[in-house]
Amino acid sequence: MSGPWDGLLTGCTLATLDGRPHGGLVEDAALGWKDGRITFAGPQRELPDAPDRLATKVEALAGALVTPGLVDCHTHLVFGGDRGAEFEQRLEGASYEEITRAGGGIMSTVRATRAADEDALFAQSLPRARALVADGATTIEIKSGYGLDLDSELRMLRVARRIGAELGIGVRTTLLAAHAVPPEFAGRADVYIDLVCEEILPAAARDGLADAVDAFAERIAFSPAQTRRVFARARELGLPVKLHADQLSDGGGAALAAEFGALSAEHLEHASEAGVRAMAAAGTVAVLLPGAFYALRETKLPPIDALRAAGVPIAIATDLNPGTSPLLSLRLGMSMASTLFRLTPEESLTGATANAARALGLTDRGRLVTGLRADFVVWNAHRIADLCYWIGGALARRVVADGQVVHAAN
Ligand code: DI6
Ligand code: FE
Repeated sequence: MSGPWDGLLTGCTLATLDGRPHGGLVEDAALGWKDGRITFAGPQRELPDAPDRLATKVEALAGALVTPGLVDCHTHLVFGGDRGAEFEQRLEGASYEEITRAGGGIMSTVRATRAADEDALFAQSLPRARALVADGATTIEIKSGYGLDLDSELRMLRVARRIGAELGIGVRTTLLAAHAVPPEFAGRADVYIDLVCEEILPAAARDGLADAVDAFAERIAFSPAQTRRVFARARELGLPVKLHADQLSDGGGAALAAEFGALSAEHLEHASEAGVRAMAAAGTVAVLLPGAFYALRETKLPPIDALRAAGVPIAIATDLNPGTSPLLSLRLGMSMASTLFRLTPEESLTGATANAARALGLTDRGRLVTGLRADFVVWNAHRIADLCYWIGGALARRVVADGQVVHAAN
């Protein structure tokens, strides 16, 4: 690469997540970038020249922590309406499953999402994505799944793509048409799955709107047989799969995801040991969603020790959605993962960066390594643990995606 670098940070504490111990932590470090790519990440004394000669812009950071940009690998942040009233019902004792069976839950969001045109959906969803970016996210996965018909599902995915362009961040879209059975197909889930496989999936693939395909395998949603049909079709269309698995009950979801070589299996509170072993063999990432665990006041912990023992990579995401996880900060999700799931701060950070990128099939981000995307966060913090220790507040001083500042605290 010729010419000076676009920027160089010096005097920082880098959490590179490059595979070395302690989060690949480097003190007295420097980070350089040019044209959206990292040109240097390592000890400052190893810089090839004096900082001023290397980059057009040099900034000394006095020890501030710099991490890869956070990757939120599981969100449902595009939706219409809101579910605050349901939250109150749950406080009064109703369970999520009861509300769902009574026609609330996902279906109430489906009605509001179908009624919203593309601009309204975009206007309502953008601030949620902005909130994630303001606390460090530079890549966000966004699922459909509140449209449940061809037009509405594609509209959600188009809005997701627009959000990425508007904010200058990475957005990965996931088609989750198999999220719930829409009312017009009540009692005919198999016929709805026909529509998903024959029309919605091929259209999303044709229009380049889906980077992956997901399904909600659960007793209140789709059976393993129905999930298999969706996955088989995704495979035919060349799209990777991921699965909402074993969240409310053990339905063998982890093993099913592994059987299809899924990028990830998500939630997993009720996953069995056999399911975990199958995931390890398939290289499927476990995406844990502490926001949903917290909001639903779950008590059954995901099988963390089994995942660790089997060597399954663990990712952390917000699951940002109006029903079970109205969580607007992945950094707070890391804090919850440490406090509720007992992940070490380093595991939480790896889970929100390197392993989250892997859960999206992305190899160009999630670590601070020369040649990867210049996606990083300068924190008002000095240690990795600080990111999990502080509950709420705003810790991100500057958020950079693709070499461009996408958020700066003043
Ligand atoms: N699992 C979840 O946590 C969300 N979807 C899913 O399959 C919940 C979605 C909602 O309640 O709106
Ligand atoms: Fe979800």
